Amino acid sequence: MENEWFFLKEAHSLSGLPADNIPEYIFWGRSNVGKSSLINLLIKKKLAKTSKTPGRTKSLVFFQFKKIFRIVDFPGYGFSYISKEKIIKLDNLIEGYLKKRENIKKIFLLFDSRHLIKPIDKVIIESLLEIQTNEINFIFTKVDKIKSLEKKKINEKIKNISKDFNKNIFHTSIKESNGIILLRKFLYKSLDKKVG
Ligand SMILES: Nc1nc2c(ncn2[C@@H]2O[C@H](COP(=O)(O)OP(=O)(O)O)[C@@H](O)[C@H]2O)c(=O)[nH]1
Ligand SMILES: [Mg+2]
Repeated sequence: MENEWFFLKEAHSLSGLPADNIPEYIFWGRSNVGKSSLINLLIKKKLAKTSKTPGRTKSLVFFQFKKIFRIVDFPGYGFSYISKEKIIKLDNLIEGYLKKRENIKKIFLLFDSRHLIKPIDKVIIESLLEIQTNEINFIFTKVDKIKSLEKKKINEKIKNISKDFNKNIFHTSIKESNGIILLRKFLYKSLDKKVG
């Protein structure tokens, strides 16, 4: 069967957002956390650009499945050449989108399993909780990079994070499909329509 995901557009300003109200699922996290790689595996198509060096573009990238729903690839945060103070103030595009967009359905925040939740992630979570009422889910990426000796300790920490924040938790790796399958099911199940 043909894969019906496609690149819709890249928005650099609020006026550039798609005009209709098809449900949107946000994927966000620190630069290099593995957002684009995960999106590509989730949709089974290489639409999102991945790279070894953290990106600098401040744009929202929209990938769409038929006329049913979209994934929004958010600009990564925490890239070091921006001062900490500046990072804390959300970019106008991001803030405007999060505050005004009515068709946001869920938010997925990604964290590197090796580093878990860093101070900058906390700032982002707090800002989100202030301006957003949509469901936030946590994804811990790059599970394959955790040494087996550390696994138990890390999993224990993640469990505590789950309790502290009361969020759904997913574990993913580009080298292993189970976590991605679970995430895909969760995403598709939350849509009213039957897809793929
Ligand atoms: N080992 C491993 N590397 C990953 C994983 N996910 C992403 N990467 C690598 O991390 C780098 C950044 O990935 P990318 O998807 O571009 O991150 P983004 O900046 O969050 O979109 C790339 O070199 C990826 O190949 C993973 O699950 N395991
Ligand atoms: Mg990316």
